Amino acid sequence: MKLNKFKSSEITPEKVYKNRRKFLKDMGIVTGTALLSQNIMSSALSYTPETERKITDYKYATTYNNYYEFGTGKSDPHKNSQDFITKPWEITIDGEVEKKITLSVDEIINMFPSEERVYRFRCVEGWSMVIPWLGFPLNKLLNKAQPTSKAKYVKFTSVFDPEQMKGQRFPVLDWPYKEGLRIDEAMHPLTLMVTGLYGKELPNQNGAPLRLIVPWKYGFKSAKAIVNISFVEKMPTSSWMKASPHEYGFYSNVNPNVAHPRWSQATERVIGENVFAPRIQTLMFNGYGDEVASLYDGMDLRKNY
Ligand SMILES: Nc1nc2c(c(=O)[nH]1)N[C@H]1C(S)=C(S)[C@@H](COP(=O)(O)O)O[C@H]1N2
Ligand SMILES: [Mo]
Repeated sequence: MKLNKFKSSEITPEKVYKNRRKFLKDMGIVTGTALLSQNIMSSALSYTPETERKITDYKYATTYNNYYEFGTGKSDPHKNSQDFITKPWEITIDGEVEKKITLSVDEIINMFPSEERVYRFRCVEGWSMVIPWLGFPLNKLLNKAQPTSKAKYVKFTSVFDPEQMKGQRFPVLDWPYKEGLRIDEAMHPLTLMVTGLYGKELPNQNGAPLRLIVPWKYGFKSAKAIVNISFVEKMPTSSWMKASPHEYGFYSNVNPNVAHPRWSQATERVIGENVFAPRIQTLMFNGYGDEVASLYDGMDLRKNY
């Protein structure tokens, strides 16, 4: 499958390779001793990165966050999550499965080598970044549990720990944070279980120890600090759907043609650019239409927002 289609024809393979080596070196992957480096090296050069847009500075990706368990301000997660304890950590996969499984994060990281995927990331609030994630296709983990024929949707639940997560002491959202995908969306090869970013372990504010990335959907579909994945028959209600159903639908595919009730979704602000830089056009399915548009054939995406 072609993971990159952003004008890669405009650059020679050699240039791509050199930029890639330089990028990996800058990120400390080539020479570094990052925890995950052994796992990454095996596949790092087999994937062509996003080439049209600049990679967001690490500083912005790790200090401008949404993570309401640690506060609703953009700098709150970085400030308030540093002491959050993510070891040991287990994930349970249950519901409509032949084999209910519980695995530790260490087991998961050893079982499924992480690869690097440079993805565009678009928040429903109208800003975007480009981030080199480390992770593995979620379907590898899901298949271990052998979903039954009744499984139509996948429900994701984040950790509930109000002792450590101050935000959960207030009813801002229906805690614990819940999200959901249709089973074919969850099994899609672009859907990533994230273990790190920029060649490093995943920082707490970005959802350590394991978070989801679904690059063609608005950012909130990508749940952080996941503890349970459950196969279900009926469409699950996410925390955001419950908070405001007419603003946040189940699908939440990036769609410049369907406005949020309070703002347009046609353009986005690139995080890291100066404040006078023009907003850029938002792409249908965040630019991943070649890969995912067929999942929605025949569906009214205005109705199924
Ligand atoms: N558990 C949990 N997951 C979450 C959120 C949250 O508040 N809690 N916020 C979502 C939203 S709105 C966005 S935009 C992304 C932000 O991810 P980032 O901080 O790594 O960029 O996380 C998503 N996942
Ligand atoms: Mo978001």
